[in-house]
Amino acid sequence: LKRRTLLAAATLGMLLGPFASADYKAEYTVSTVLPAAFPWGQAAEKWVELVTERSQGRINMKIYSNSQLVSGDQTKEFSAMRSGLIDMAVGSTINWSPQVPELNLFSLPFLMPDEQAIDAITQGEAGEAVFKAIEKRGVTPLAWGENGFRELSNSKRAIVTPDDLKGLKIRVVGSPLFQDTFSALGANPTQMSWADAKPALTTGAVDGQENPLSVFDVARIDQVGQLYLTQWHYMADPLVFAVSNRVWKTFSVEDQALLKQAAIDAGQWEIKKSRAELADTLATIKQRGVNVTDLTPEQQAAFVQATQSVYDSWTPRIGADLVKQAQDAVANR
Ligand code: X2X
Repeated sequence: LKRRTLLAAATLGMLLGPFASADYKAEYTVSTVLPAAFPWGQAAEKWVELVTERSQGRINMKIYSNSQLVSGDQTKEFSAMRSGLIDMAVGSTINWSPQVPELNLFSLPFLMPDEQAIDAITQGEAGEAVFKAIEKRGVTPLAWGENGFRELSNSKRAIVTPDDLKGLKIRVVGSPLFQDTFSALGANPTQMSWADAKPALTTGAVDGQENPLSVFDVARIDQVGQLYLTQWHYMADPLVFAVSNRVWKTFSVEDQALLKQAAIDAGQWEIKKSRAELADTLATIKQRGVNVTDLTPEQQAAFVQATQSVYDSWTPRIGADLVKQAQDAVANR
């Protein structure tokens, strides 16, 4: 540790004096991929704000966005948290799925047709089972947030049928499941981090990408030639508020409850806010001249059909019971 950091920590300790617990860190790192301009970053900010307020500054969390704690490689975030290099995170199920196979559940194409379906899974038994799987691998999950339904954009043409995707080079995120989904559709998927995605879209190294409307809007994906957007709602990635097990066990029972309740409140706040903003975001995107395609139920069905093979290869890896539990939750929502 640098001398200055030690000094700052000591000063803080003196200021907080009787309130700060001796074995608490001067700062807890909170990792996110997207910064505060996006709902994702706002979810983390709200969590920090609530914890600061409710602990009267005893628990000091600092957000490190753009996956900077893992040099931009968002698929390493979970391992870094497990090993204690990162204390806390608000992370996407997609980015953690290489280490927690159960998290691929949410990436199964067309499993969740609407927001009620997401809630039916996260707020029910399937959600609890997913949290247990995360905990088993060294990280304590506290609450759910939401990145959102991921829609498909590209620079070439309107995508209305699976055939329209043939041969298009699509940037996908870290789980191998996405390779399978886009290969099944006849596209040419290429996996890269978010840090590399925008440059690749700019140079035309890839033709398309998939991300929630909020990300498309705030990152100004339209400005790099992505002028075709298909609202196919093929999957949505929840966010998980979590703490490394190594760090979690150092907190008092009262502070564990405080951290958890603050995460739940921040998650609910962010989910509500980001859903409420969707209509405006879509209008903004259209105003910028992006050609937006909505699919009829029949057109949608063709994509569902074309991606069935993903269920065959991924259900055993996710766990047949968990997939069934989730499908039942969606059916009974
Ligand atoms: O990389 C992405 O596409 C992003 C920002 O949505 C995730 O981290 C899953």
